[in-house]
Amino acid sequence: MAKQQTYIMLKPDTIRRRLIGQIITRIEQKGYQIVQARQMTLNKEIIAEHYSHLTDKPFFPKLEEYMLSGPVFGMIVEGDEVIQGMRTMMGPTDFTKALPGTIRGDFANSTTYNLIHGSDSEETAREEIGRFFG
Ligand code: IDP
Ligand code: MG
Repeated sequence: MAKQQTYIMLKPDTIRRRLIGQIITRIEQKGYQIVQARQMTLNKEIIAEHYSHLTDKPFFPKLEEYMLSGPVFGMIVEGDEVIQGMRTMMGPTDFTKALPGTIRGDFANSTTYNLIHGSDSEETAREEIGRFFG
């Protein structure tokens, strides 16, 4: 088991819906460590960089508008195999496939407005931690 750090970002709907506490509770219950956290407001440049794999998708304008619609809450979360562990706790991107018990399965009713971001590999985790906490 390798200790890792991942970048977790609670998106604007999480803050609007007052769900930060419930999601942080799940991360704490799992035994992961939140080593840094801060609320921030994103701009178009950082959104385009963070979602560079999606800028040519038809849903990108909606995603951009969503990510600009209010503050986000970014965190560095640490633990053994935490990158995949958090992805499992989040549930898949498609909310119809996110099982009850996962964050998206329990709280999301849209594939765009899906509450939470988590890095998907060691490489993106390093990049994203640098981007938002560097
Ligand atoms: P992930 O957040 O599960 O890693 P990505 O494919 O990296 O999924 O997509 C980033 C974000 O873009 C998603 O969390 C979601 O908000 C939005 N998104 C992704 N795919 C779609 C889609 O097919 N329709 C609408 N929004 C999408
Ligand atoms: Mg992703």
